[in-house]
Amino acid sequence: MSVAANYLVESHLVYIGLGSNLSNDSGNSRQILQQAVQALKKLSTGLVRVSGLYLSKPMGPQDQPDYLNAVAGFETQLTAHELLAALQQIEQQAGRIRLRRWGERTLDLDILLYAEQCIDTPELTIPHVGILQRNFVVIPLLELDAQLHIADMPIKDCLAAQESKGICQIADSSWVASS
Ligand code: ROI
Repeated sequence: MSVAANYLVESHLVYIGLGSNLSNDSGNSRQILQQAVQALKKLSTGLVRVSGLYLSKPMGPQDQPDYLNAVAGFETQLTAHELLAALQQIEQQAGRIRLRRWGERTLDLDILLYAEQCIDTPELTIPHVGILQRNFVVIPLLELDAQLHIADMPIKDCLAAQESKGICQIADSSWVASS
């Protein structure tokens, strides 16, 4: 794309949920999430802001390891569907393993919010369907922007509607730089 054309492409603020509870050949869940954030930087037109790192009890079958979770926010010129494809590629590169439905996984990258848009296609639902039930998403999102609204609801009210059990912050946002 020429420089002139580049100026004409709108950027959108997006929030991505990151989760992992399995290691891969190149490291543990923390390292996998660190590498994923490095890969997200390539999709961004500016700074990638990252929440602290959270340890959370699994939602779904309980006989799986606890998860590490975080949220990243950045501006991108990709459309929502292009972004989805790029995230799936990053998951594949991390050697994504998903052993069963709602079971353990090496790397999960979910588009939580794409600007103010609501998208409902067979491949993509935005805001992400599970946000309101997932404190491991709402708590790090709130950390990045306490003024956010999700489906017209202030994020602080989303949190109030949830239990904050089973989740604790284990590192502040410097966990990314410490790779
Ligand atoms: N549970 C937690 N705690 N964190 C996750 O990221 C996560 N991701 C999932 C399911 C299996 C629903 N459970 C999770 O996809």
